[in-house]
Amino acid sequence: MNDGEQRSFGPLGKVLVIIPTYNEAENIKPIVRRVRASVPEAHILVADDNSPDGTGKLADELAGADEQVHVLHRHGKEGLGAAYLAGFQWGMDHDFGVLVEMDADGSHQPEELPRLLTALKGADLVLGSRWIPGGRVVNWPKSREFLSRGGSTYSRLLLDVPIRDVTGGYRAFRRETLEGLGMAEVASAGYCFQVDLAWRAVRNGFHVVEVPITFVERERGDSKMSRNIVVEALWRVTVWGVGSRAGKAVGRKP
Ligand SMILES: Nc1nc2c(ncn2[C@@H]2O[C@H](COP(=O)(O)OP(=O)(O)OP(=O)(O)O)[C@@H](O)[C@H]2O)c(=O)[nH]1
Ligand SMILES: [Mg+2]
Repeated sequence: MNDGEQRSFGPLGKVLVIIPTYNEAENIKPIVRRVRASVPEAHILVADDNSPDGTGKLADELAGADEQVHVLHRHGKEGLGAAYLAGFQWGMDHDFGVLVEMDADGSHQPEELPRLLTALKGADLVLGSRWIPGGRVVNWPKSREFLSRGGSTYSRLLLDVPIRDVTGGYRAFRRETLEGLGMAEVASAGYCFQVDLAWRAVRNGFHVVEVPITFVERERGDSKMSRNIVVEALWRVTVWGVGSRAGKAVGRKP
């Protein structure tokens, strides 16, 4: 991609990259630096759930030195979904036209963000995808890949969403898309938050595009992935899928 392409995101409106954090002290500085280098015009919002390891304080230092870095301090750990909803609201209140989801641990490479933003020029929602041609994961055990691919396939078939990587969390939304998703009703916390938003986007007729990404397993800090998050996702997707099929059978909209 040439420089001209990289610098022409203006028509999309101001870009906000939301980075939710819980105990990411080792990762926060490198990820903020990489985002700033990759898309210099983008702003960053760190949504920190009062991390005991001081991530919030480090984010404040970054914000103090750079007016394009902002911090949303939340009271305590409430899950990724809640942090994103608060971040989206903050971004819309501050007139951003594009809201990006990105993990703090380096799994979502900021260097790939220009490609997501370029794709957003012709879409309402862009999903970074590990499971389309060109997409891949680096340093994942086979068991993790099996879980992720299986979760996506299960959700795709049950919910009837034509998306290969429906649990991924590297995404770019136009603000109008978020406004049209009925976010007040989103209650999911973990991976199913991502499935929930993608499914809502498809149901509401938005144009959703997947672009291939290289997902790199975290090198520093601890995972917040837990059995509960996986169980919540499986359970909710099953309830949604069965409910929507039953609704269709009696002619109701899901
Ligand atoms: N604010 C906030 N951020 C969270 C919470 N849980 C996870 N995160 C952040 O969400 C992002 C994704 O969490 P990860 O622990 O990397 O989850 P994962 O990518 O599924 O797991 P790994 O592959 O092991 O890294 C990271 O930036 C976390 O710091 C939470 O409860 N609140
Ligand atoms: Mg991670």
